[in-house]
Amino acid sequence: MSSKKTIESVYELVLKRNPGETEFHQAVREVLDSLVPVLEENPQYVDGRILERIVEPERVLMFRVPWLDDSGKVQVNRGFRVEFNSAIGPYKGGLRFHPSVYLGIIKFLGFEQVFKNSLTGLMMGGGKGGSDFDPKGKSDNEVMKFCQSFMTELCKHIGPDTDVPAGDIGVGGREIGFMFGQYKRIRNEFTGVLTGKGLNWGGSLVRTEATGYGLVYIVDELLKEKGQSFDGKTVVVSGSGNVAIYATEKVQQLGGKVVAMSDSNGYIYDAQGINLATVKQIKEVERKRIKEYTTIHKSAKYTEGCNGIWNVKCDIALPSATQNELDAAGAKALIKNGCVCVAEGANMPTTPDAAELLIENKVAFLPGKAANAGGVAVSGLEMAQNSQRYAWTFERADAELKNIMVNIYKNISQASEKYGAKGNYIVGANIAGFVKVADSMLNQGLV
Ligand code: NDP
Ligand code: 2IT
Repeated sequence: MSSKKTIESVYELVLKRNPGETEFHQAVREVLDSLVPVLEENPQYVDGRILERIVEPERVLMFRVPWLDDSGKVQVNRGFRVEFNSAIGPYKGGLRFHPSVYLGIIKFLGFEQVFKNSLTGLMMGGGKGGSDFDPKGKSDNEVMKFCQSFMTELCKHIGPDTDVPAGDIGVGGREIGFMFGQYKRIRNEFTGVLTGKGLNWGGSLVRTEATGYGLVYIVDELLKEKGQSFDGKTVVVSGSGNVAIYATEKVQQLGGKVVAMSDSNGYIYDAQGINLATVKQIKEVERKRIKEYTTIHKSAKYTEGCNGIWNVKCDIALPSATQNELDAAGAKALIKNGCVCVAEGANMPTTPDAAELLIENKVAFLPGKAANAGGVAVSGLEMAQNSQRYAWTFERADAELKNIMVNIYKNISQASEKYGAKGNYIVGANIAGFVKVADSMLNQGLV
């Protein structure tokens, strides 16, 4: 069978086995399409049916999460953990708490995580989990009750050498704390079973900043190759959560100007440059809406609806909110306004047609599995520090992060060139991530 035919038959299988899971289909399609030249040169992957194996999670867990709200009423959510691939290390990946979560979202994220973690060069397999629980508008007590119930089941399946969850949308330091406390109580062990922990109890410096900082480090490396830098550049960052905030912080440190940020309700535009202290106060401390920014900075403008943010003129766009937030109309607006680089802080924020448009129009496009790998990379460093029973300085962790991002850029560039798609970093990232996992699976027999 030709490589193209193999890919089509694997994709058909994925559609049949995972009906209705459109985000998972989308993530698989993109990876498979990139792999044609690799399969042609490496028949062992086809003969060993690596593709058929790699699209099938090793294990899928789904469970009931009952909890009591503040009014004493019983609430029931659904919990997930997809342990996708452990060829190169323990399952590793975040937990997402958002009402849109269902199995298809967790599978897409888990699948992406396999290749992302491989790109970091660290020993981490891929997994993802979460729940359709919505932390918005819940009290700290309700969030704690939910987290304890969620971990009461999850703790049976994870461990520091088995599966190490972390944060993602709706899961930050507060939630990791509640889950860590419950794990420790039930299992009677203090281990690095979660990353993104508090600094007093096993967390790593730089983990909070890592995804956003890493995103900016990899773009900086790309700009450097073109003889440019962030200095004087205008930047649009969607979202105003963990990734968006620390991407903005690093852009500002490097002399760039972030003029727009968003949340799921709308976006703010501040021609003076976003005041990040205000955003941190609104989002990290008060947990309020981005709209509040305009009550403090009167010259800034708020627009209802988050998709309009791509109409803001910029040199660099960093989509850092959620999947499929940048569509073809957004890509056309960015191209028209002279944007030179789009790098994904979020997982799969760009629709396939938008990514194609950007690449066709010579906009440098860095896909999430490379560009946002800094978060999980520092999670890997947190695991290393926990194993050592030791904590590194901020400078050391930051230097390691920077080094990892520069290496990812080099590896994906080289892979794109080697397989005849120079400058197509989607192809480069998928191939570079895939080969290491595929070879490891072959080494380990029929796994
Ligand atoms: P947060 O929960 O801290 O922030 C999420 C941000 O995205 C908020 O501004 C939120 O707005 C917005 N958002 C979420 N869902 C939607 C939606 N359906 N439509 C529009 N906006 C939305 O999450 P993170 O910053 O951690 O995650 C952002 C992205 O980065 C996700 O794709 C995540 O998978 C990815 N990522 C995160 C990493 C990490 O280390 N945290 C690592 C690598 C990738 P609102 O408040 O209105 O919901
Ligand atoms: O998508 C991601 O890479 C994350 N949410 C971070 C995962 C982790 O284990 O730190």
